[in-house]
Amino acid sequence: MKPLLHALLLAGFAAAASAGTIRNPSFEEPADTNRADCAQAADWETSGTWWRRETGWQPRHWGPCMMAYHHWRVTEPAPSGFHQDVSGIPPNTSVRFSIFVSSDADANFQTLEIRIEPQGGGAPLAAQVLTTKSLKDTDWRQVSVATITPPSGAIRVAVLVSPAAGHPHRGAIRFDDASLDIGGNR
Ligand SMILES: [Ca+2]
Repeated sequence: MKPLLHALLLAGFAAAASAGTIRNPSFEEPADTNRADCAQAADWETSGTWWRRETGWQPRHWGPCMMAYHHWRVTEPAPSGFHQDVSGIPPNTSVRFSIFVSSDADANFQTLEIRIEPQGGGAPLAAQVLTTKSLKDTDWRQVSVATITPPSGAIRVAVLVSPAAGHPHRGAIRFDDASLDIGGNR
């Protein structure tokens, strides 16, 4: 095979492999590849305060790394979150965003939202809202939300936590192993 054709084919396969998939889904990759303990995860954006990629926390779900919300350190009432834009999904197709969550038993945040938004952010296309009461143990559980992709085939997967309205703020929430199921049953 001619080298140029081979290179084009490889590039095509790479694009097909990355289309419609969440990058760094288990938070194992640091944003700074020279620092394995980098608190920022590659490919994920955060908003608000006190999001950290943790490399040594327990309980683990898969691998040593996870995304964590340090709720006990939060002093502002504003919600905080993390998200990633995903492109290349067929339009008008069912899509389900899932992620594993583990909350400290004494965590007293108000709500945790799992969202699918338009790419770039905005009013959610779908959201599931969980309260402290529904997550009050340290077991990992998978939470998910589903919708139909817009004509652009581009979405944002997002997690948003609203901290306790008053003080003290207690506990932490851990996240791991995000996934996107395309074309399955809603
Ligand atoms: Ca992980």
